[in-house]
Amino acid sequence: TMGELTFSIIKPDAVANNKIGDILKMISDSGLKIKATKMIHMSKTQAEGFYAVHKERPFFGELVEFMISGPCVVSVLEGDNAIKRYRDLMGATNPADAVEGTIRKAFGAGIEANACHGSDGPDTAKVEVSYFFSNLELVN
Ligand code: YYY
Ligand code: MG
Repeated sequence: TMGELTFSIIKPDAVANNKIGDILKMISDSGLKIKATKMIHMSKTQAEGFYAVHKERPFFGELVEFMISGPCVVSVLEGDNAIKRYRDLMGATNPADAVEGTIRKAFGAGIEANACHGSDGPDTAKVEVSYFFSNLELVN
């Protein structure tokens, strides 16, 4: 039976710093399975749509500009309890608060350039996976 799915972004800072391989290795080593992955460069419209839940927040404009500043790597991860496990592997939103062993502790530079995104619950995971991937792209 298929485990839970979650959606991941290796953000433009981590891609620019050549950390794609390191982060995918941390994901694999954690036991999460990579169901699909690809490099994209988001359009402004795409980034605004993806982060629409944050559109009233003061950081929204800068967040969108950051997300379109370069390519990123989007992935679908699978495993038992994958959503929470990937949130734990990422660490706190602000890398200054992230614990040792997390992606954001290792590669995050600040609250904006924090290396990665992960879905925060089952509903957002579904929406986010289908925002960037078709069913045909999810390897069985
Ligand atoms: O889910 P997570 O990425 O850990 O944090 P969110 O609260 O959903 O915020 C999304 C994104 O927005 C965060 O990864 C960085 C950015 N951000 C920011 O630039 N400044 C803040 N004060 C809060 C969030
Ligand atoms: Mg979030």
